Order: sequence, then structure tokens, then C-alpha cells
Amino acid sequence: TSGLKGIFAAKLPAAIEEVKEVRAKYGDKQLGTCTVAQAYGGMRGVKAMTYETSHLDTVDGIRFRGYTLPECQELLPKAKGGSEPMPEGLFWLLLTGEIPTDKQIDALRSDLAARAKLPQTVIDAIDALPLDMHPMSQFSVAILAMQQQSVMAQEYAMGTPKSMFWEHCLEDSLIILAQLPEVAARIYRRSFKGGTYIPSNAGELDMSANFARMMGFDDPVFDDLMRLYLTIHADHEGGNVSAHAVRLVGSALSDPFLSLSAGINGLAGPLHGLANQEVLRWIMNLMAKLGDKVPDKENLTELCWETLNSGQVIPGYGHAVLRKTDPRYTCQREFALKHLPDDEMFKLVSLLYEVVPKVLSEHGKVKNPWPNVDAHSGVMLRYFGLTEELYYTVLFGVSRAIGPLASLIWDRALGLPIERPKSVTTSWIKNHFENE
Ligand code: NMX
Ligand code: MLT
Repeated sequence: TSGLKGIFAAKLPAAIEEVKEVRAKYGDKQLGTCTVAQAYGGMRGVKAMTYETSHLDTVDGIRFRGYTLPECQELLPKAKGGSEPMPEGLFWLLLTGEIPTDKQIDALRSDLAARAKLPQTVIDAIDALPLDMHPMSQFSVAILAMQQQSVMAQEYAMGTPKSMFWEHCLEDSLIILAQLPEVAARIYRRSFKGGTYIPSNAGELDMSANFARMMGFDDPVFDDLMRLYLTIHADHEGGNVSAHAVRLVGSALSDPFLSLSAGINGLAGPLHGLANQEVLRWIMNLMAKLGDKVPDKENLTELCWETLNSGQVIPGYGHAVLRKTDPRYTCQREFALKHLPDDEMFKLVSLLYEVVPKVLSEHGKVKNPWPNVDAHSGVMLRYFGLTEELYYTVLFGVSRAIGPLASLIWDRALGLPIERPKSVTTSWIKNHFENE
């Protein structure tokens, strides 16, 4: 009962009761409105869903179960010799609302290690993919190939009762979290390291260090960067494309493998997770254009305008909800100040922080001129030798499994129904409002 499943199960009756009470008491209250402009405008600002694992404040940024990022950095368990939180601990927190003890995390890690062995069919499926297929496409296909292991799909086929869906959803989620690092590392090694593989050591190492080792990195500071990276990208409330896709697909009782693969496909878009790849490319391009010139505010301002005037976005800046600097940017900046303060590219990223918000504000279109999480991650990965930017969004994806899967388990536990909002046509809108 002190294990993850036991603690979650113990919380369920009260949580189910609470939702029942809230629905009974406030069921007919208005949560948000949806104007015609919002219906055409990506439903921005429409409050139309619940999501328990995290909440995004427009100014303060993300809170995981009420905890800010610095609080998570302080409170979540650390690996031996590490100083950043372990993402396994964040999964525990997101699922149960409790900060786990070191002992609980050791138990969870053993549980994950026991599920970590990749089926040969998954390895074969990855090996069959073209080597030059984008790593995100490989990742999505690989997660689908993992689906044969789905306990939820097998149990559903045998007529399992609805009250047990969450247990199977949890089983599948644990399999996914256990195997995803190796799947991702295989994709890295086959795409960029000639298909030489480094075996998993999930029994001995925490998820991030093991992942780093399988990719081919053995610097303990890089292990810590991975811990930080996998923690901060894990969840960003329910409306972002990847989390919402996982929830939407899961609402059809598609199992967590099918749901996560859908979320990963959304994450692969340049306005969402792929922005981290785009940021590095954009920065490299800036550097090439600068040539021998030392970057300063003036020449960077000019280059930013060049990007905007060519009709492109400045990647890594702007956000649909945030209206200030993303705290995920800030904590990466602090990591960089500690570990790579003299890195030239980091200095350029810092200078861009002084330039881009001014340019975007002057441009006058964006609602938020400040940097988001993606403006910073690539420069640090590159510093430690992970230079292949095509791969960066896969790292985001390994992390993004954590939050939306924890949330999906809650969806099944609370018995949420299939998602099916109503759509209308443009002529419906015209007819409907014509005589108002
Ligand atoms: N550079 C140039 N134009 C921008 C930018 C930017 N960084 N951000 C927003 N705009 C434009 C946007 O394209 C829109 O133009 P138009 O009216 O011509 O369609 C206008 O400003 C208003 O957009 P907003 O309401 O400010 O932003 P929205 O909520 O629609 O989109 C993003 C949010 C994040 C998609 C947008 O800011 C963006 O495209 N940023 C660059 C890509 C990026 O960094 N994405 C990563 C987000 C974080 N993540 O990991 O998912
Ligand atoms: C995310 O982490 O999902 C992004 O910041 C995008 C979002 O929240 O809409």
C-alpha cells in the first residue's frame, strides 16, 4: 500500500467523491464562454476542460500539483551524486499529489526496471524504419509498435469493467515510462551513431542517467541536465497540443500507447515541441550570417527583423497562455550560468533575451514577446555534445509522456466520457446570429 498503485488507489474514493460533489454543486455554473472569434481562433482562453496534474498561470508559469519549478527542484528526490530532481519522482507527484520519499522512488525505479526490457518486435519495428526518417516520426511509430504489450487493450477485449480501466491504464503507463528511454536512445544511436547500441542499465541507474548512458554520454553534469530537462518538460496543463491529443484519443478508450503516439505527433509540430529544433537551427543561421562580426544588440536586432520580414516566426518566443518569461527558460538559464557561463552560444542566447522581446513588441502582433522553454534547451544540449538538433524534440517527448499519462490515468479513474465537443459551420454562424 505504500507503493505507487496503493497510494493512488487509496486517494481514489475521496477524489471521485469530490468530483461528484463539485459536479452536483457547480454543475450548472458557467466555466468559460466561447465567442465566434475564439471558435475560429484555436479556442484560445476557452475554459472547457479539467486537468488535475498541473496548472499554468499566465505570469508565474507552471505548477506541478501546486508546486513551482524551484520548489520541485528543491523537494523532489535526487539521485545519488545529483542535484536536480528525478523525473520518476515527478511522475509520482503528478499522479498522487504527494512528494515521494527516497524509499518510494527506489521501489518505483525497481518496478520500472522490471518492465524495461524491450520486446524484440519493437526493436525490429524500429530497425525497419528508414535511417533518415525524422527521429520524431521514428519515435511515434516505435510507440505504436510497443502497443502489442497493452494490458488495457487486452483486458478491454476480455470485457473488463469500467471501474478497472485506470489500473490497466497505469500498467500500460508504467511499461511506457520504463521502455521509452531505451526506445529513444535506440533512435538516437541508429540515426546518428551508426547503429552501435549501449545496453540499458535500468536496474542500477535512475531514468535520466540510464538514458544519458544509452545515448552515449557519461558526464555526471549531463546526467543532471537530463534530470532537469525531463522534469521541466513533463507537463503544461491540459490544453497544449500534446497533452490534449493524449487526452482526446484516450477518451475513446484508446490505450495509453495509442494515445501517447498521438500526443507525440502533435509535439512534432514546429509551433509546439519541434520549436526546440527550430531554435537551434535559427541560432546557427544567425551565427553563419554574423560571420566574423561579434554579435551585439544592433546586428541581432537587424537579423530578428530579417526573420520577421520574411514571414517566419522567431522560434522559442511567444506563448498561447504565458505572458511573461517561461520559468522553464529561467531554470535552464540558471543551470547554464552555473555550468557553462562562458559558452559563446549561451552568451548569444542571453543577448537574444535582451533583443527579441523588444523586437517582437515593436512588431506589434504577438501577445507574449518573452521566451518559452524551447529558446534555451538546445544550447545546453549542444554544449555537452548532443549536437543533432533533429533529435531534440524526442527528448521533449520522453519527458512529455510523464504528465499526460499521469493525467490519463486520472481520466480513466474518474470515468471521464468520450470527448466530443459540438462544431458548427460558418453558414450556421451566419444564420444563427443574422437576426440578433
Ligand atoms: N515570432 C513571430 N510572430 C509570432 C511569434 C513569434 N515568436 N509568436 C506569435 N507570433 C504571431 C503569430 O504567428 C500571430 O500572427 P498572425 O496574426 O499573423 O497569425 C500573432 O503573432 C499572434 O499570435 P499570439 O496570439 O501571440 O500567439 P499564439 O497563441 O497564436 O501562438 C505560439 C503561440 C507559441 C504558437 C507562437 O507564439 C509561436 O509561433 N512561437 C514561435 C514557435 C514556438 O516557440 N513554439 C513553441 C511553444 C512552446 N512549446 O514548446 O510548445
Ligand atoms: C508546452 O509545454 O506544452 C508548451 O509550452 C505549449 C503550451 O503550453 O501550449
